[in-house]
Amino acid sequence: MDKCRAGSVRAPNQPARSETDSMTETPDRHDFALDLIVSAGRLAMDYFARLATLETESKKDGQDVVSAADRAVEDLIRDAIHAVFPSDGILGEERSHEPGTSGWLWVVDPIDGTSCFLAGLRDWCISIAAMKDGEADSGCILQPVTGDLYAARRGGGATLNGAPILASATARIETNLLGFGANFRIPRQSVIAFADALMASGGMFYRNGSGALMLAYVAAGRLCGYYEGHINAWDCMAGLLLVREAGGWTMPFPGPGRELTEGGPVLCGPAHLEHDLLALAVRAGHWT
Ligand code: LIP
Repeated sequence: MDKCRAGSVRAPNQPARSETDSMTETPDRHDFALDLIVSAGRLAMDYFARLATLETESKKDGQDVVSAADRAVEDLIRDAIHAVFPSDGILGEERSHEPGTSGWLWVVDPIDGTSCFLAGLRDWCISIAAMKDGEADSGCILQPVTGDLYAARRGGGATLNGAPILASATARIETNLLGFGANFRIPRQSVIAFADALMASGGMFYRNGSGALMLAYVAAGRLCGYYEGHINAWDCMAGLLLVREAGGWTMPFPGPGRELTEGGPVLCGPAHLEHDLLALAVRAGHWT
């Protein structure tokens, strides 16, 4: 197999390789993504080093922001995918949805935790997932500031910097931290209700502004679960695959009757906490 190797991601201006080229096989999408996310991380760090010069703008509200870095990193990722997998679809946070014709869909967040990125904080990452016929097949999350690279291939387990990771087998809601995503896409009362139900159960929430990173922490056994009342596919598809491949449980996303492009609620955690997590969400009035 003519696989991509580290640093061999084709530059956007290189001629596209036909997927039906008899001389070479189609590159492995997971290996390609691992190379690509490292290149994207370098570009993001270039922008991170010059935040004062970065143009930013608000999207839906003052907490929902985008910068030239988000767009440039997504463009690098899109160009590389177009060059090697021209028939694949792409769903990214900052550019328009391209459905594709190959059955493969790349789901990309160029900078997840944008608010943290713009504040000069470390809790931001790049998230790339490849879905085949609606199922996540490959996922990788890179935190460029630390160099931590989380990766999972469907049926192949989950890793952190190449070493296997597993969701916690012993965590309990009343003794561990639960990842909690909060945003203005859902009513404030529902955020307050979940935090109240969690604390009434003896639990405590942890929010760092990056849903993708918090999902990776669940897969690595650091958090006892993750909940957010609404999250977008580009924030969570790679992370949910990581959690499942690390032996965790994930509620179906985006949920019944929803399109991937709409997003939806996310709830996941170690397999032994499925019942407790669902009970918590019901107690908060988020599910009946
Ligand atoms: C973020 C998500 C997080 C959510 C934030 C924000 P972004 O994504 O990862 O889960 O709570 O409001 O949407 O906008 O930084 O890419």
